[in-house]
Amino acid sequence: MKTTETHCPYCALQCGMTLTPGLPRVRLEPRDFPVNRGGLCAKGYTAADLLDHPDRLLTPLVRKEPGDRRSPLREAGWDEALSLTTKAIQAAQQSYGPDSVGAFGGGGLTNEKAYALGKFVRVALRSSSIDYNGRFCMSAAATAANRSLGVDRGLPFPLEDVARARSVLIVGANPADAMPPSMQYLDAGRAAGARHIVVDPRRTATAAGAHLHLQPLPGTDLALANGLLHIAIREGYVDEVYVAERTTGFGAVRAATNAYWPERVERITGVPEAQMRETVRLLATERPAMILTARGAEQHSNGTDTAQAYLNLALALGLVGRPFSGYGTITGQGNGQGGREHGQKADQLPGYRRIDDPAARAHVAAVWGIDPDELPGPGRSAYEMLDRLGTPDGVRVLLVLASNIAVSAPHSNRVADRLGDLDFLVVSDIFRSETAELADVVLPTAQWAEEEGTMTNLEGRVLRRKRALPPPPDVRTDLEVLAELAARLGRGEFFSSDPRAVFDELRRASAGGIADYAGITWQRIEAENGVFWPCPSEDHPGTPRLFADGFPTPSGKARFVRVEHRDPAELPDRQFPYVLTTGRNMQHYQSGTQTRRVKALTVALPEPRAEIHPDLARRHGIADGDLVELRSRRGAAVMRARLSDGIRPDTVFAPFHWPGANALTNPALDPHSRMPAFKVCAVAITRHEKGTD
Ligand SMILES: Nc1nc2c(c(=O)[nH]1)N[C@H]1C(S)=C(S)[C@@H](COP(=O)(O)OP(=O)(O)OC[C@H]3O[C@@H](n4cnc5c(=O)[nH]c(N)nc54)[C@H](O)[C@@H]3O)O[C@H]1N2
Ligand SMILES: Nc1nc2c(c(=O)[nH]1)N[C@H]1C(S)=C(S)[C@@H](COP(=O)(O)OP(=O)(O)OC[C@H]3O[C@@H](n4cnc5c(=O)[nH]c(N)nc54)[C@H](O)[C@@H]3O)O[C@H]1N2
Ligand code: SF4
Ligand SMILES: [Mo]
Repeated sequence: MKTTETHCPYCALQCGMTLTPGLPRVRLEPRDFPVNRGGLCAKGYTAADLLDHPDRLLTPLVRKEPGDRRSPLREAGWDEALSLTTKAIQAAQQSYGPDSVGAFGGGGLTNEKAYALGKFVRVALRSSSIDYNGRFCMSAAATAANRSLGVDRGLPFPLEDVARARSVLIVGANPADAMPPSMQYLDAGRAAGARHIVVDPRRTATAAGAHLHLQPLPGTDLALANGLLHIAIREGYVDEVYVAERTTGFGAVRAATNAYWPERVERITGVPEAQMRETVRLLATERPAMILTARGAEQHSNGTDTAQAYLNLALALGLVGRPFSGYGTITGQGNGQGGREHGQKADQLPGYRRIDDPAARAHVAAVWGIDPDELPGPGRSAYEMLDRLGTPDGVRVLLVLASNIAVSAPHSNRVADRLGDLDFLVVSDIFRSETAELADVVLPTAQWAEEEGTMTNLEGRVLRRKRALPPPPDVRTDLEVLAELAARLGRGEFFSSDPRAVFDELRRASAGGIADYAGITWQRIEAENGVFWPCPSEDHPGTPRLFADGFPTPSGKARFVRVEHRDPAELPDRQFPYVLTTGRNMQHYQSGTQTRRVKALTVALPEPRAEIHPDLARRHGIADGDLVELRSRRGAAVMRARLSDGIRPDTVFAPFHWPGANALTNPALDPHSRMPAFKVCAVAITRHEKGTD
């Protein structure tokens, strides 16, 4: 059988792998590709288990009693499922206008599908109502990078550069669990004597191997960054020449950091002054130096300003744009980077263009063959859209592609209620996810190994996802479904279901934009191990490293932005005395729709565990393995306790790969990016009396 070279379906590292269809099963093997160099994590190794999984959706599903979501889902043909969908769309739009039909997309979609979804909503539905799960993932760091550097490419350098840095500050990231093969670059740096400083309320596997571990109270990273900059200024570590030549706005930032003297920052964060001084000394003297952030720093109601505070520090030290140096945010989802470039964001058009920019509208409308005035304006951000589902001015018919919002959105009980108030819910998925279980129509979609497309990894490297085998007979790709629905809505001439044709159109739509793919071809991707955007023409080499010569801002300089510490939206009190933070376990992926169905992974980690410190456990009579109930102002969740002296005694950590954690989380939104506060809310904990087996 033919062997196909492709990439892992899960995270943004996009490890290389090969697939060889055979009887009875597809053989999956690691492949030497620049990011993974032959490594894979347990999720990658077992990804092919889902191709022929017995739970797989093989036909569309509709309700036995149409309109009654309490009646069971039954199998149906495509024509029936799409007719019901089209009728629901038309009925809502006639009664409530175009914006009453919306879509929720995902950062796991290929570039082609993300692009087609954005276009489908604007051109076929003529609606402004679209956003996606990247709002819950990358939006804070993306907003800060756009504001400060003029462009948001998660890592503005190849991953291999991390191995060459002599000091790395890693804030709220746990790549040892989230991207295990990427640790080879950190390990190589450490073996060569590099100093790594990890900032995390838990002693993670990433922190355990670092030179220094700073353990702040969740939600205080901004104060910490300003405190580090305060020390850098006092100790004369600011690169004054770089600041003068390559940046603007340092004066205001310098003045603001006066108030972040070490004793005050120690009081806010709990990080000892000596550790802060050592961190600054290492970043200033062990060069090249890097600062990396991920969701621990970013998923806060001040996430944009927090990412900015670390950008300010990187700029003041003169790191950004120098070899093997700089600031980067570690993108999460398989196509988390491409997914935020091609127009599935409420405020965006392809090429990372803004939908409120007349020149951008004119360019994209010309590629799409429509009048720019036909294009809707910006829509509501993810949570704001979900929060209004089924209300008079909200979305009444929702299409969900590649997200399991019933589990992964904050304040999930409210989101489930809102989904229940919709006139009609359509979910495209591989399995009956918790969100699919709430739908009127469920559409079975092809899996990664069954379709062609491109993905853009955490480095901004555009890759090819290749088809190794056909989808099951009655399963369609998302591109086919969108093109068919558009045809039923009378807009079929604008849509293609051929991924190559869609990619070529995407290249033209992105041309001249910030994320310019114009020069990237399928052939080049293969010949060059991926191509880094921007790549404006076929004779352009692509851009592995940004900012060597300047910044894509109007002045060509990077902007400092003054940012101030604010308390998290919810603080512990007598009723809810602890801070809950949430995140990832190595064995499971996101809402768990996929990995909870992989036997090897559920054997390794069958259920969620709330991590708590032994001191906290003792106070509440909790032993390791006991069931505990966590309660917040919004809901409750029961899970087993895992005692660990690596976590702060005032903090509880819970994974969100199962329903539960998001019943607790606070949907307080960051004013700049609309990122919810997944990483801080106030909770109470009790031993769960029923069944402490
Ligand atoms: N195994 C696995 N890997 C994944 C994923 C997955 O679901 N499972 N998802 C992928 C995706 S989409 C993403 S976005 C990435 C995310 O990758 P990461 O951001 O590395 O993962 P998280 O576990 O969300 O958060 C990282 C760390 O932040 C810490 N943290 C919590 N609160 C705070 C805080 O206030 N400040 C600081 N400094 N740290 C804090 C947590 O203890 C945690 O160890 O992972 C990707 N890789
Ligand atoms: N409490 C808490 N909540 C969080 C986070 C956190 O740290 N804490 N992290 C947030 C982050 S960073 C993220 S990225 C989100 C992720 O959360 P979700 O958006 O829920 O992510 P997934 O579980 O990957 O959902 C993808 C769904 O689409 C299906 N799918 C996969 N590929 C395709 C495809 O090509 N087409 C279609 N139609 N379906 C497909 C999968 O089976 C799965 O059901 O969760 C966020 N929620
Ligand atoms: S690290 Fe990410 S891309 Fe690599 S095998 Fe694991 S899940 Fe897949
Ligand atoms: Mo994410």
